[in-house]
This record gives sequence, C-alpha cells and structure tokens, in this order.
Amino acid sequence: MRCDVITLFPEMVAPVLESSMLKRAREKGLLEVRVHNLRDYTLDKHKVADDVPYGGGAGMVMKAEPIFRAVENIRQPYERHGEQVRLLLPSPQGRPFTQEYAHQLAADSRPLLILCGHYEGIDERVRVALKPEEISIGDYVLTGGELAALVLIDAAARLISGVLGAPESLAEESFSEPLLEYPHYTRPAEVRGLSVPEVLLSGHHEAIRLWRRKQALRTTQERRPDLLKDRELTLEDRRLLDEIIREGVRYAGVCGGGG
Ligand code: 4FV
Repeated sequence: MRCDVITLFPEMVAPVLESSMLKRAREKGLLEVRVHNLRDYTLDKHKVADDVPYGGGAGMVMKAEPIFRAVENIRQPYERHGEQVRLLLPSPQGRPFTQEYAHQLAADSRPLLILCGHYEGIDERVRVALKPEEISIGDYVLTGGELAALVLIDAAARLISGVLGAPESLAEESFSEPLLEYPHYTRPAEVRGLSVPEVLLSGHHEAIRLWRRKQALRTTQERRPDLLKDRELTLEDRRLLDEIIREGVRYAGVCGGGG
C-alpha cells in the first residue's frame, strides 16, 4: 500500500506512522507513506496556505493554488510510470467509511493521495477541478482531515496480508462480517473477584466457538440490530438468536452473568 498525505500539520501525522502496527508495516515494506507539507507548495515568502472566505463569515479557507501545485507535483512521478493516483479527501460530506471500504482501499494497487483539509475547509474549486473521492469517518466535525487520514491508513494497512501478526484474527473481528466482536479475556483467571466464563477454560473448541458466536450475536442484537436487519442468517445463528431471545437476560459479559 502506497500513500502520500498532503497536510498543513505533518507533525500531527508523522509520529503515528512511526509507532506500532504502521511502523512495522513500513519496516516490512508492506506500507509506504510519505507526508508532504502543503506550505512547501505555497508561492509567497510567508508560505500562506489559507485566507478569509469570499462572502464573509467566520474561519479561514484553504487556498486552491498550493493544493493544485502539491497534487500535481506528487502525481507526476507516478503518472510518468503510467500509474493513476487515487485522490482522497476526508470530509463530513464524504461517503461513510466502513470496514468494507477499508478492504477496498487495501486491495487497490493504485497509490493513494490523501488531502487533509483544515479550518472551514478547502476552496471549492479544488473539488471542481480535481474531483477528489470524499470519505467521511463519521457525522461530526474535526478541526482537520489529519486524524481522518490516519484512520483510513490504519484501517486499510492492517488488512494487508503480512501486516498483522495473526492474519486469522482478521476473520473473526467486528465487521469482518457485520457482527460485533465477542468478549475477550486473558490471564489471570481471577481479577478483583471477577472470573472468566468456564467454557473458555474448558479447552472444548466447539463449545468455545459456539459461545463466542452467541456473544457476538447477542452484542450485535443489543447494540447494533441494524447490522442484523435483512442479513442472511445461518441455521445455527438463527438457533442461537432464538436462545438469546428466549433467555431474554442481558448478558453482563462477566461470569455469573449467564450467557
Ligand atoms: C471529517 C469527517 C471532518 C471538516 C473541516 C476538516 C473536517 C475540516 N473528515 N470525516 N467527519 N473534516 O470533520 O472526514 O477541514
């Protein structure tokens, strides 16, 4: 996965790329990320990249020219090699970002170019001329696109085979199929009087698989019933959901809570 990030605040982005999974992915050569400071593409000695909005109003707008110059400059080497760059713009107006979208980004061989907006946003002529693919990470307003850019990179990079130590864990996690995750436990078996569900200590793999499936279905039904709506359920899932409904008890997630 190759990714270029254009931002006014590289210091917000670079440190995250130098830690944990993203750092390992880069060291393994499975992820390439270059961070570009938009100010390097401004024309004036004060490196001004934003200005007051035409028509008045609060806040500042990011100037179009530095963005055009940055995008053209970063695209060129790729286009010289016949590669088309995928230009992404994190914004509240964008298509909702989902696990499925993350898979799509991870599977795309094109280099990604992520433009981070800031302040009130970018000059609309950038959208008109460059037609960036807009992606929203949620219905709330951030101070800038940097955090959203890191969300996109993190969610996609971890899906690249070889990045995560245990690729099999990808198969069972939330939204791998639209179910929320089952509860996880680790040593010690007793914490502040709280124990671990017996079944997980039983070594009985089929019973453990069923217990985890049931918990995932229960949590999904309780917290995100929308994820279960018009979803093709297996016979087993239907049986487990019937059990859950019959039990009708809210699973507290900690032993002694049934489930
Ligand atoms: C955002 C979001 C987001 C809007 C104005 C940056 C900010 C500022 N990006 N999903 N929600 N962006 O709030 O992606 O330019």
